Amino acid sequence: MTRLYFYLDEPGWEIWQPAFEAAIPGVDFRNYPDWGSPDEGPAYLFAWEPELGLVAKYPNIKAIFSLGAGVDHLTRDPSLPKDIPIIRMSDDGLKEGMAEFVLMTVLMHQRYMPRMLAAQCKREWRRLFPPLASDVRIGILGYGALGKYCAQALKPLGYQIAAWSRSGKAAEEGIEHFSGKDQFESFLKRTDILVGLLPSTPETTNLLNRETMALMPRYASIINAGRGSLINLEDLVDLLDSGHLSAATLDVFVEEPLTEDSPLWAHDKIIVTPHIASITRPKTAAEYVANNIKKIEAGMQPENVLDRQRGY
Ligand code: NDP
Ligand code: OXD
Repeated sequence: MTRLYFYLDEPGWEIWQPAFEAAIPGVDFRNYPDWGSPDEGPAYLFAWEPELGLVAKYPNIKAIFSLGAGVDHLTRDPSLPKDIPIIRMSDDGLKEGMAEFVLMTVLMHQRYMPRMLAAQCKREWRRLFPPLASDVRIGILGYGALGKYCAQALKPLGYQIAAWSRSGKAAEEGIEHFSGKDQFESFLKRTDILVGLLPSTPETTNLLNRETMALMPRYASIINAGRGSLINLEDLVDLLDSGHLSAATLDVFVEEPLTEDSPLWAHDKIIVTPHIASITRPKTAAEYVANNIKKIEAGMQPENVLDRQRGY
């Protein structure tokens, strides 16, 4: 029998329980705080942002499944045992959802929707004439599971697509690859709409700041669906106010929820969404966890294990 602890920092148990019961027949699926005693035997944990110190109190946890692709909601806990494998979410639902969000927001930026919405608020009949997709250069920051999926979804629309990652990638039709610090500048200089899909690590923190964002062409815009730590928001607002950048869609923030008094809410060149670019869907996520538990039980390596050295 598989014992699976569940921790979600918001309601939702009712929709997760049937999904896991269908994916893992006979699963002993326990919602926090009813996990019982650690002495009952080995368990897996499926969680989003567990209370600090909680995991360390359960030495019977064999592996942690992150409810999201990111892991910062787990690794923020200094007492998290260093030897427990953390498996990052990468189910089909997450990829499809992100591709939908990226398609929607890229099209919005290309078609000047942030400017149209700002004009509508002022009851202005403002006719703007956007470029065609084939004249627009998209730059995807991060070419992992999500970046790759989004690039493939954007391709049929005819955009000029490039991606930037840490390691070099094999040549691919319709996608220009850039990698590492050396090629970051050339990547930014050729990017009209930048899509952030990077994890939060010390290397990606503040990567987009006054100097780097100024390298982007005038009227370039930014969509960030990776992690909030990527962008220095004060610098972003300055570059939007000066007219160097034309718009930003921000889905993720260092502090979530974004506080009510944040000036970002009311900025007419910024669209704020509440970390919903993609959400983990119970059915596909439960199947993903079930497959990986099978692998662990068979002594095989599960997919997408966090590399603690790299931070993702
Ligand atoms: P992956 O681990 O599959 O991909 C990460 C990508 O980032 C890789 O291409 C990696 O390069 C690149 N990368 C990491 N560090 C660097 C660096 N220092 N310099 C250059 N490139 C770097 O992650 P996913 O695609 O699954 O997810 C990406 C992130 O999206 C998650 O970590 C999470 O933070 C965020 N996310 C946000 C959601 C939302 O709703 N807003 C939903 C889901 C995820 P390389 O290929 O060389 O390893
Ligand atoms: C995330 C997610 O990691 O929602 O942000 O998957």
